[in-house]
Amino acid sequence: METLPFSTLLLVGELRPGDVIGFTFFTGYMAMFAASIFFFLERSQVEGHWKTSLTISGLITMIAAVHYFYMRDQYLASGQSPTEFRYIDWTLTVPLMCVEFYMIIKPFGGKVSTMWKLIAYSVWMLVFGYVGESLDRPSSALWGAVSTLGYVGILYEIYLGDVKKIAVASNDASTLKAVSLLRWFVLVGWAIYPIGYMLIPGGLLSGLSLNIDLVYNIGDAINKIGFGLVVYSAAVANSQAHHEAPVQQSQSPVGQL
Ligand SMILES: *C/C=C(C)/C=C/C=C(C)/C=C/C1=C(C)CCCC1(C)C
Repeated sequence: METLPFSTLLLVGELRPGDVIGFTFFTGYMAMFAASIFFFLERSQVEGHWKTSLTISGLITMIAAVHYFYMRDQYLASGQSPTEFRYIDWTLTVPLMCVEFYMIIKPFGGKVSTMWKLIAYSVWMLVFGYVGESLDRPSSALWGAVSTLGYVGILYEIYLGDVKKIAVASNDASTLKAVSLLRWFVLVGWAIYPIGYMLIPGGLLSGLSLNIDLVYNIGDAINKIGFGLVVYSAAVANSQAHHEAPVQQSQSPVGQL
C-alpha cells in the first residue's frame, strides 16, 4: 500500500476565497453541530414524549453534521459532489423526520403502521433518486419521476391520510399547529431537492447556472434545523400548557405575551 502524506490522510482540502459552495459546506456542518447540542440540552425543558421528539431532532442534525464533516472534505479535495455521503445521510435522516410525525400523533392514537408507511415512501423516494443521480444519469428524468411517487405518497399521508385525520381528531391546538407547520416543510422545503436534482446534466433545469450542492446544502439547513425548531417550539408550548393549566394563566405576565 502506498503511504499517503499526512494532509491527505486528514483529507484537509483547501477552502479558497470566493468558494460559495465550500462555505455552505462549512456553515452547514457547524450549524448542524450547534443545533444538535441545542436540541439535546433542551430536552430537560420539555415534558413526556416531547423529550423523545427533541432527541430525534438532535439525532437528525447530528447525523447530518457527521456527514457534512465528510462531504466538506470530499468536495474540497475533489471538487465533486459528495453524492454517496449525501444519500446515506438522507436515508437516515428523512425516515427520522417521518418518525417525528408519528411521535406527535402517537398520544392521540397514531399508529405504528402509519410511521412505517411514511418510512417506506421515503426509502422508495431516496433509492430511486440515488439510482438516477449516481448510477444511471442518462435516465435521470425517469428515475426522478419514479422517486417522486414516494414524495407524493408522503404528501398524501400528511395532507389527506392518517396523519391529517389523527391530527384533526386530536382537537389539540399545539398538535394541529405542529403538524400543519411541519407539513409546509415537506411541501415547500422538500421541493427544493427535486430542483437540485433537475440540475444534473441532461436534467430539466441543467441550463441554469446553479450548483446542485448549493441547492442541497440550503435545503438541508432549512429542512433539518428549521424542522427541528418547529418540533422544539411545539414541545415547549405543549409543556408550558401542562404546567400552567392548574394555575391562573392571567397571573403570569409571561403567559400574556
Ligand atoms: C434532510 C434531508 C431531506 C429532508 C431530504 C429530502 C429529499 C427529498 C425530498 C428528495 C426528493 C427527490 C425527488 C422528489 C425526486 C428526485 C430525486 C430526489 C431524491 C432528489
